Amino acid sequence: MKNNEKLIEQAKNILYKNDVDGYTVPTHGLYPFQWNWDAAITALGWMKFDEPRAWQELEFLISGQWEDGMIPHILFHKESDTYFPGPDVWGSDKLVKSTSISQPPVLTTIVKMLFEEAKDAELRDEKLAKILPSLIQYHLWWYRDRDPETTGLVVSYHPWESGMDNSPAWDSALDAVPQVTWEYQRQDLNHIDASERPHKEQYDRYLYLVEFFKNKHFDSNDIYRDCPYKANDVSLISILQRATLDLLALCKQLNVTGPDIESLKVSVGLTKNAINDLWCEETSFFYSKDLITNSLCKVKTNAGFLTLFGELANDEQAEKLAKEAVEWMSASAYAMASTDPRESKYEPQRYWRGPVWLHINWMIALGLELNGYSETAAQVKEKTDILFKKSKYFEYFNAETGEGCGGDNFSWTAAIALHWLL
Ligand code: 9WN
Repeated sequence: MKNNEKLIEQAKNILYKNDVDGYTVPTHGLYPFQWNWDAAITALGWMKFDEPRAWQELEFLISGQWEDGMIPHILFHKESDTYFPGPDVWGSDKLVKSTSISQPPVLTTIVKMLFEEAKDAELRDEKLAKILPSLIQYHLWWYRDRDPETTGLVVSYHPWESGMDNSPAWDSALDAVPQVTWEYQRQDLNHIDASERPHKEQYDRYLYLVEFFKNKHFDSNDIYRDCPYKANDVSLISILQRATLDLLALCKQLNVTGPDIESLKVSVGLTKNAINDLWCEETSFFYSKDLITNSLCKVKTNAGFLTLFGELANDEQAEKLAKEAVEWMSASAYAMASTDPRESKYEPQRYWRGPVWLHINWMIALGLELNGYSETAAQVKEKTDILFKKSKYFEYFNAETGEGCGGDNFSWTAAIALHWLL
């Protein structure tokens, strides 16, 4: 108990330390701005000890929403020279400077959780009345802008949009993207050892895409037509499905109705029908799809398990995934590795190619629970607890040594710990 108290205190202090006048940076230096899915998860932590601050985090995030409904992946609320690429490279001219892509919209799921957890009902109702219309527009944007042919599976245009930046799932799709030839100065390597970060060849291509969006003046039709990187990201699709289901539940509870809500209902139905396009019968797993070559990205990554979180896997698939999760957990010393430890592309220390990420474990555990695999869910949670108890609040953890990697004093890691410990 004493130990937990200390851990809770440390986690709270991280959020206080990372607070910048009302929004939370993931960690100072390495990531000095507000990120989309980080902010949502961080609000879950704030909620445990400061409800107004939790709502404020989300309001800050929504303040950067574009007119078309998109909520960007990074909001550059204040200047900083410790991160690259910054607002000038992205080139958007919005009031709140931002990137021009989004990130997995776990935001709405978190809003529903805050709604259910809130002790201050008056504040909750006041905040929700403000936030809900923006969330509806955000979700409509995903389906309209990112699925113009109404396939049921939204498209993403950048590995950064997946939040799982250098996942081996993106290797071949990204290889087809040209590399920039201009010189640039990465900042991440001033903070973190190169062995834990993506390679230069990947950065060259990340930047090509950023310039491509700018050169297309962020025009959705042109980008959809010409983007050299287009993926059905199984993780993003699953998180979107969970979030839209949660949005519909919130709307029902609050008696919000109308054509927009009906259209969202149609979208979740379409996704549910289309998801089998990402299932591989032979290996019994869900993969993302490279839409340029029209082929599955066949490296097993933890993204496949998130279909459970989105209630997209049918009973038979869910059973196979739950069994796979147990095997996967015992294939590395610490779990769950972000890439299947039995894959040749597995690298236990490099960013999204093997290390364990706590917020993904949290979603996998919830997904297992939702599908009736409580024992396996408890196992994931137990394995997660071990990590922050052993190595404190790092960005992610080496799947073989359990050591903390990437940024230290990390907001989403502290937030997940607070959520689970309290
Ligand atoms: C690019 C902030 C973000 C996370 C992403 C993670 C990393 C950024 C980077 O950090 O990405 O968005 O520069 O490496 O991959 O998931 O949101 O924590």
